[in-house]
Amino acid sequence: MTMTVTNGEVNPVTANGGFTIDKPFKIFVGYDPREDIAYEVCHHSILKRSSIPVEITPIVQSDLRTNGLYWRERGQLESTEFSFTRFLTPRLANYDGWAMFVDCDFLYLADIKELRDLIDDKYAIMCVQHDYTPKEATKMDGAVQTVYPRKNWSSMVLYNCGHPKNKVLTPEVVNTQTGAFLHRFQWLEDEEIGSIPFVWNFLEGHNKVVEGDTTTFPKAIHYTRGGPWFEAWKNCEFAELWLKEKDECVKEEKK
Ligand SMILES: [Mn+2]
Repeated sequence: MTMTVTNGEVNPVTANGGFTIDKPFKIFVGYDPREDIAYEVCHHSILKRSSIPVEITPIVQSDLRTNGLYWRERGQLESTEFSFTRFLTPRLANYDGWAMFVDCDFLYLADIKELRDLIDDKYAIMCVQHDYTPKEATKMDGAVQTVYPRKNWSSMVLYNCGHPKNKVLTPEVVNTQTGAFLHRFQWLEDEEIGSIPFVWNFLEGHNKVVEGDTTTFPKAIHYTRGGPWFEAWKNCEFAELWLKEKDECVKEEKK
């Protein structure tokens, strides 16, 4: 790619008929060595359907430790290696522009441009705001239900990395703050969190497709309980879509 320089100013990169080429959309994918194949398939599913340039980077905990960005001890409740490292996304994007974080257990079925086009600069972050509030606030015996606010919200987040509020997410904070502070976005006010249609974080086993209603058709399936790469989940809903993508991915790698 070539940059055109006029009067000392760098203009947007142009080529082939002069249209502006977008800066690549930065995507950080949570990586866990136990789920390498999930990462590969997620990566493949984004690239294959994208009509815009994307830059996909795995978030690898061991690399972050080597680079001095991550040092916290692993807690008992961390189900993946990226439970906390995901919150380094604004730092990894140098607190500039928008970047997406997504778990590796996603399968994209739509063009990522459609998601990027939903971005609104008035928000600090945007995500699917799943509602997990149980229907009854108390159990039959009167005990209060354990509600886990904003469950699954942090699994796919568009970060406005240049937003002043996100400067809070320094490596120090990511390494020391509680899971509740980070996963519930407690550094933000409610109105600073934008909403994305649920089909971009369609929870397998929770969200349902309504026949004939295209607004319920998944654009990204989240195998949040475990996907077909685990023996126990090889027959989960949408397993065949993931397995088909995996076959393609493996074939292309062999070429
Ligand atoms: Mn997940």
